This record gives sequence, structure tokens and C-alpha cells, in this order.
Amino acid sequence: MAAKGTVTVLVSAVVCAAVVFGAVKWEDSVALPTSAGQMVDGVHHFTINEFNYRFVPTHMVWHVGEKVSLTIMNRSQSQPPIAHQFSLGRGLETRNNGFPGQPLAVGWKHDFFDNVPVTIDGQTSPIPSFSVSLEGGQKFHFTFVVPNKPGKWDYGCFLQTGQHFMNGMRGHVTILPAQGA
Ligand SMILES: [Cu+2]
Repeated sequence: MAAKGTVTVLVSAVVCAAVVFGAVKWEDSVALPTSAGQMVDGVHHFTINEFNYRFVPTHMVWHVGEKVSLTIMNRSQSQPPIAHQFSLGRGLETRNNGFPGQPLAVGWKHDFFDNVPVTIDGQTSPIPSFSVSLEGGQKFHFTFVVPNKPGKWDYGCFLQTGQHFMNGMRGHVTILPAQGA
């Protein structure tokens, strides 16, 4: 009889662990941001999560002239976690790697942030070829006013000679005319 009791306790402990694990996973997924962002005091806030090998969200909509606040979080789920990059631009720059038909993705021909003043820790300045590379667990925050560069822009991670990009680490931003324009 004592043995039977032990088995019951073990089984309920396992069920309990499964429920807790499920709850954590669920919370993780509902906490992830949407592509719509959040408007707070006239500033459009977005959080971009980086995983191996994808961004969440993969799509954002900005308007020319609005102030955007971007928080990039590297949530690499591997052990050890790996670095990721956020780079926004247009026109994929590729390099031949010696295998026909398999060029490496190395970056953008046109960087979105060229001539765009970016505010980091209260300091505002244009940063040529601005991109953000983070180690696992790090986050980075910056703000800017969306310049008059409408249309579709792409973001990606080009680390490990473009392997992350090839693996699907990419997304896009649609920039619409100024609201009310
Ligand atoms: Cu990456």
C-alpha cells in the first residue's frame, strides 16, 4: 500500500510540472509584441524580439514624420545564447561564396538609417550604416523620427556570414505617408 501511495505522488508531481511549464510557455507567447506597436504620448513603441533564427514581429507599419521608439531584445534560446543583429535597409547585398547559385547575404545596398538622426541615451546624431548587434540576453533602445522614405524596407540579421538571414531572420517595415497627409 505504501508503494502505491508513492506512485500517486510521483504522478501528480509530473502533472504539476507539466502544467507549470505550459503556463510559462503560454505567458511567453502572449507577452510577445504585435506588429501594430503601442502608442504612448504620441510616440510609437515597438519591441523587436530576436530568436534563433527569427524576429518577432516580422512586420511593422510606420508613418512618415512620427516618432518611433524601438527596443531590440536578443532572446536567443540556445545554450549558450548567440549574438544577433538588427539591420534595416533595401536591396540585398550578396557575395559569391564559391558555390554557383548560393550567394551569401551580407547586408543592404541602401541603409535606412543613412542621414537619419538617431537618439541613444539622450544623444542625437546620424550614424552611418547604423545597425544593432546584441549578445544573448541584451537589449538596446533608440528613438528616431521616421524620415520621408516611404515604401517597403527590410530588416535582417547578417551574422555568421549571412547564415542567420538565410535561416529566416528577416522582416519588413511598411512606411506610409504622414497621417492626415
Ligand atoms: Cu542572428
